[in-house]
Amino acid sequence: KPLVFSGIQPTGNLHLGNYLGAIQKFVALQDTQDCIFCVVDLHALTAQLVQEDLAQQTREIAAAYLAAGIDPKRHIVFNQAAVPGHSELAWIFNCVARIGWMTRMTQFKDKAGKDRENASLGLLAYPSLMAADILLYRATHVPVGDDQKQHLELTRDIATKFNHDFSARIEAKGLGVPMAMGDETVNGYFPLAEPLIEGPATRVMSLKDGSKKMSKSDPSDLSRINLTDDDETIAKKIRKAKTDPDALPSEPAGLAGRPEADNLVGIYAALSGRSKADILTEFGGRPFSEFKPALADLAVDKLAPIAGDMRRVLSDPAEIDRTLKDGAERARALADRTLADVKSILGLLG
Ligand code: AQP
Repeated sequence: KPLVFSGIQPTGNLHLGNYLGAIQKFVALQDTQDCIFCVVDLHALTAQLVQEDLAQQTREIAAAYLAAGIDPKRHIVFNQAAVPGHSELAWIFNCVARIGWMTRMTQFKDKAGKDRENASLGLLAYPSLMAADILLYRATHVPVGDDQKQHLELTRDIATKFNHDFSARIEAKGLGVPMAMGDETVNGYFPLAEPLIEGPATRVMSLKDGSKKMSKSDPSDLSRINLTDDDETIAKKIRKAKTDPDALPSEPAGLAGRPEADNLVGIYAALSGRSKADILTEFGGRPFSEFKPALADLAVDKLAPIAGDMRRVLSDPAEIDRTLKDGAERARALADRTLADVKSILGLLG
């Protein structure tokens, strides 16, 4: 049965990239799919162990989910640390995954930088915890931004190796289903989760540099639109966004080699639910001095209600905590079943 899982780290500055690459898609999927949306607080420790206010940041991501329209009654909204199964399964996956798989990850290379010996072991093992997040619920679909594609491939590698190595036991215990893996058919326990990376804004770029991803950790606040920015700030950031001097092209092919223009058109398309081609039919031939104010109006229209709702939700932290606790209880019930199966497959008592 299809099941959607995704998560966001509570590391501050939730931005337009997180919204278009992830949250907006969560909201769309909840109408047709069963969904689990997690605030992945354990992942936040890989970036920095001592966090300014992790609990508050966690509530902020939960508030963004709720303000964007995710229904926590119909779906599960919770924080990762409240369900111990994530860490337990991650440990088992640490023993399934190979070190070489982890050191090849672009995100590890970028975030560890040159001084790899001093990066936390958690940063290296991050994809193993991410695989556990998804597979603990045997989720089949994962809406994420383009930057997470490689981690999703690794999740599939972990599931494949587990299914392959334990195929006989999985079959003997009646726990799996036949799955085609390469040329073979094995009895698989874990599904091979599919990333859902579609649409015109799977990789929103910095407003200051079209070659860099819009990111929470960019030191320049002008590089991103935060979900909590007020109307004037959103308009100012779009006004100051880097562009080239030419007018907009009339079709998407004309965006090649123009990363800043491509980015702004992609943002407009994603916010309006239209294609880039459609946007360029409307704005082709017009200068950025006309396009930017239209984009600012659209961004304010879409984001201001979410910011307002986030403030309202955040004014009652006890209610957020109750929502997260209720979600965690429902998540734990599902997680416990998977862990019991996995322990039985491995031969772990208890
Ligand atoms: N620029 C982006 N465009 C589209 N999607 C994006 N996502 C992040 N940045 C963009 C997607 O948002 C979801 C949550 O991201 P995360 O918080 O789990 O981790 P991240 O990718 O590390 O986020 P940041 O903002 O880029 O943080 P830093 O600065 O720490 O690297 C994911 O689905 C992600 O793809």
